[in-house]
Amino acid sequence: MADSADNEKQRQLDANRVGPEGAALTTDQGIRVDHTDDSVTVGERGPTIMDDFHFREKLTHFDHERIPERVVHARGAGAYGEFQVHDDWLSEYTVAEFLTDPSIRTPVFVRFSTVAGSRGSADTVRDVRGFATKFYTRQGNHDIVGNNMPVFFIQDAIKFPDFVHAVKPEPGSEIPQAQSAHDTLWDFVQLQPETMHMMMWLMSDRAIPRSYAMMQGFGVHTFRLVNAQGRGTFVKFHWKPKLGTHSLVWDETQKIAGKDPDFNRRDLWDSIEAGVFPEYELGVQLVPEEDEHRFDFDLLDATKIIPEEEVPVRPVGTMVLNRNPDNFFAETEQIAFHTANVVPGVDFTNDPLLQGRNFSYLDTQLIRLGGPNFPQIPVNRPIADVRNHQRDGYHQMNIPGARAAYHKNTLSGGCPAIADAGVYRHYAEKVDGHKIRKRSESFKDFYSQATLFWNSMADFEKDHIVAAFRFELGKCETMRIREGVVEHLNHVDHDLAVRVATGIGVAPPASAGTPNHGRTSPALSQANAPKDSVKGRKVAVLVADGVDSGAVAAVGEALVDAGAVYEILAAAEGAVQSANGGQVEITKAMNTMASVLYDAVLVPGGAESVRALKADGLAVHYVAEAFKHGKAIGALDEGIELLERAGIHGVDVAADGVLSDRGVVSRRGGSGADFPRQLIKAIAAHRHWDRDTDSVPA
Ligand code: HDE
Repeated sequence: MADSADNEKQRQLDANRVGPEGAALTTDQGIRVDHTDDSVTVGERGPTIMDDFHFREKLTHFDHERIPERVVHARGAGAYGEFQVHDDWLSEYTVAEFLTDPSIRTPVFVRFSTVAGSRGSADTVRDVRGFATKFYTRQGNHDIVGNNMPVFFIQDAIKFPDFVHAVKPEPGSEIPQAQSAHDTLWDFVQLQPETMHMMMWLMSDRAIPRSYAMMQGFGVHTFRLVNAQGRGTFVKFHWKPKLGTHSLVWDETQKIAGKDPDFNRRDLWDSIEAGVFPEYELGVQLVPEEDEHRFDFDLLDATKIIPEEEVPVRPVGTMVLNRNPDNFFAETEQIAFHTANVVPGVDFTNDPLLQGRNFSYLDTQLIRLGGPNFPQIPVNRPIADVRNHQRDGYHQMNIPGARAAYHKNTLSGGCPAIADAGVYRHYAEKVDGHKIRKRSESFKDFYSQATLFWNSMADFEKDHIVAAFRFELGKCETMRIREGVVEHLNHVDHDLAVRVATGIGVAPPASAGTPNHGRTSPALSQANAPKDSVKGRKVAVLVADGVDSGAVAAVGEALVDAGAVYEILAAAEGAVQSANGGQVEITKAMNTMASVLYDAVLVPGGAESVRALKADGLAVHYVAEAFKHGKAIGALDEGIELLERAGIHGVDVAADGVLSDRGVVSRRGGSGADFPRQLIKAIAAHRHWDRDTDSVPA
């Protein structure tokens, strides 16, 4: 029973899988082809002839390979997995089976994405990340089309085209690609202060996640759960990553964009291949309907969170992503999400952003996937039975057998019949009012939650936010736009506004625009994220001839046991001689990788090895850069000298025994047992912000 849904989706996909194994090359009509490298011509040097149907078909298909990329979220990566609830406690609130029956393992497909860049843009740009989940439930497909930030830029969907046009490349030059740092976005922002809360998130480390497995997800809108008695309860959906929420640093992301533009996509793919499956906990915040007006913001306003300290996030179930797609286009590109894909037991609210989305997603799939039959594409097809009178259209894949394509009918025996159980019934909300085009007064507080976010940040997070604003606004050519944004920031927090202004040539405001309310929500800071795992972390081990191979093996084994991956880097691929006369296999040449692609660096001992590394500018830079980015660094014996050569300052290294100082773990006398333990702890801490670095803005 528990496996059946899982296998059902798998079986369905398998039925559509076409492999080349053992089969002969054919045309699309199944005609075997004896030659596909030359077209048919008249004589060896003559013109190509129309008879060559193989040539024409091959070229025609190729000419039509591209479909429109998504208008937003074009760049993405996806994976299959499953979701299972822990128990049935939510059945008091909803009839959705996949949220209440712990015996069901619901197959899922998740697509992560950036928003602004085109399909080929880099992964590590400053942007919101999409986190869209399709649950193939037995009651039909249910989608949570969320982001990694819990709020949005605008309050009403009618502003979406304006916002997207502002953030996308400018119309004349199509510059910049996948960057918010340009005049049109900030012009929009300064004229639309409802963006301020989201801009705080976008300027924070949340916009540059280390990994999709280390990123939260949010349904953003307030939805509604509906139980067997028809009672509604407001709900916000949250995904919490098991590995905690962790980010890269800005300097690092820009370098990664060149060194490995597929950084996040590759990390997802490699982790799943290695069996280190990304896991997330689904949680809900529930608000009884009678409490709708108890907050100092409107639950229908998607620029607001419900602070977790006010309404706790209650755990519901776990999602594990455990299988990579077979074909990017067929699956990750063709998957079609829709906020209005809901199963019985989940309904909408009148959030005007959500209402607009409920129109937009179906509409956009029609143009992107070329017609109304896209739900028949394997990745979109429900495992639940699909029967209705919809007919014809582009790319009809089914062969409907019935004579009657209408309801009611007698000619097809009245089928399909209307079920009397398990049906979707819209929540019978009472609505009454005049038709008006007007923003609700209850949506008009633009600053207090932006302030809450700022107040909740650790000092290093505040430094990063200030640096991000300075970078972005520093790229704006129009001074008036910079000034306009600073004016809004002065309503968020005076100190923030002054710090940003001083970096961008704007006169700092003399006094606060709005006094800071002083409230905080500790759950918003990534400083408070779990830091107890090195699963999925990558460690670079720098070696040359003469390395202490015993230490490499001992530390490497401990890292692998803890779920991390290590790669041995040297000046060239192949192998190096170890100090004891053996050989150490090299994973990659140092010049093909960079410290920004790893979470930590280890420099083992071996006098000759370290002498060579010290003379290698790349190796010295590796360590210096890892230090600058706050990463864990391990050094053994002579390896400590490489740290000194890299000018690492402000931390102590071991005179003897193990010393762990702000992420720099060192030991003299070989690895021992405590060194790997301390190093793993330092890597699990993610980054060490308490180091003395020079990149902090005033
Ligand atoms: Fe989307 N959004 N969106 N969005 N969105 C799309 O649908 C739209 C919004 C989100 O991996 C489009 O299939 C409107 C909020 C994700 O395939 C489109 C509004 C949130 C994805 C669309 C919003 C999202 C999309 C483009 C304003 C977070 C990628 C291609 C109100 C809760 C899904 C497509 C994937 C994609 C419309 C705002 C998340 C045009 C009108 C808020 C994760 O339909």
